[in-house]
Amino acid sequence: METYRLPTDILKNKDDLALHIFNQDFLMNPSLSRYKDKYIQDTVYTLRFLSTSLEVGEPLIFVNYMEWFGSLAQHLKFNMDSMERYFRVCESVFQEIFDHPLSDSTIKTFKKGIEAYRKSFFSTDLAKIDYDQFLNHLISMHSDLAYQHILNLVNQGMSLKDIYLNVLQPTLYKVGELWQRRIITVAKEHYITAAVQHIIGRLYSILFSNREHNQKTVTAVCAGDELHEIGMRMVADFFELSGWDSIFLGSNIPIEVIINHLIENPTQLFAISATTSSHLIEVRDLIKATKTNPKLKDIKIIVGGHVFNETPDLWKSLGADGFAMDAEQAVILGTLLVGEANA
Ligand code: B12
Repeated sequence: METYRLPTDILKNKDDLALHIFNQDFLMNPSLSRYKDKYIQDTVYTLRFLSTSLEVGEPLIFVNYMEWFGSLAQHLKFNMDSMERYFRVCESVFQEIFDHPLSDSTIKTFKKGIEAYRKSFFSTDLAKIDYDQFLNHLISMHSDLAYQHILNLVNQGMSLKDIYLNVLQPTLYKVGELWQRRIITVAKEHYITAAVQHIIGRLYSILFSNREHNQKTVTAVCAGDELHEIGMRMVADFFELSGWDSIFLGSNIPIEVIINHLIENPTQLFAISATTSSHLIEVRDLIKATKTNPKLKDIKIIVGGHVFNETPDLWKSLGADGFAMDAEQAVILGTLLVGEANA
């Protein structure tokens, strides 16, 4: 194989690289042929996280991913001996094909990741999941009862902000945990997500009545083909509730299209969301394209989402103006940044 010099080379060649790793492992273990497709798919996924981590210079991105992978592998009952052999094969392939400095940094990051994987694979102290009534309705697929539950909370005087941040968000986090522990299936995870989105939609008539408007606008997108969009949606809704105009563009939009949109539709604040680290390069490129466009130089950019919550200071290395952990903090931050900019 040719020599790789840059982390982007890993991303560009991830399919060939994953096949090469498989072939090396297969030479020692012919029984692996049964799992070839899944093996290659998982390796490509891991290489994406590794190259992103190296490219943005943040080892924690790969370490967090491997910690998550180790926990998932525990629930999937992976064989740790095979994984140890797999890690050795990966390391020797990295030694073989990467140019010297890239090989050093890759192996250093990879080793930290292996440590995190081992630790979570063998971990026995799993946090207890609290199955409250709302979660139980969703798990048993009673979306009508789940909606009724939320309506009762509204009627008892709970604010929509509290419903978002203290009921829906923690429930979705629990759902992620249940999927990761293999307690619920992907199908059920999808069902619950759709049910929660439906509930949010039904709350809009309450959400958007009696709100005040001011002159500020926030434009929101999810980076690249990021499918996780409920968090960004909530952030946009919180801005609406605080009197801003929010324009949520969703995901899967090419950078040039977003830039043209921002030029044609002036906005004071640009909010970008990413959940998994495989979308960080798109976040970085989008920030760069906005900041270097003379017509957009006054726009303030904020970022957020699962991967930013897990990696402090990541927002700085990607060039954003700020980061917030949740929707409430996002509005405080946005108001501060835009207020400062307009002062
Ligand atoms: C719902 C869900 C999905 C849905 C998404 C549907 C949709 N339309 O949004 C579907 C089923 C499609 C999905 C798919 C996948 N998912 Co998923 N998913 C989730 C889940 C359960 C909930 C996400 C969510 O809505 N959370 C609630 C919102 C409100 O919280 P939030 O996103 O953190 O947002 C808040 C803050 O972060 C912040 N914020 C968010 N964006 C922004 C932006 C700005 C500018 C600011 C300032 C703040 C901010 O404010 C928000 C509101 O307070 C999470 C679990 C979790 N812990 O989040 C897993 C999770 C994110 N998914 C995961 C995975 C692995 C996947 C899949 C790869 C496999 C799978 N499970 O099917 C695919 C990948 C899809 C892809 N290509 O991107 C993992 C990610 C692990 C990792 N380390 O990367 C998680 C953590 C589950 C887990 N525990 O393993 N998923």
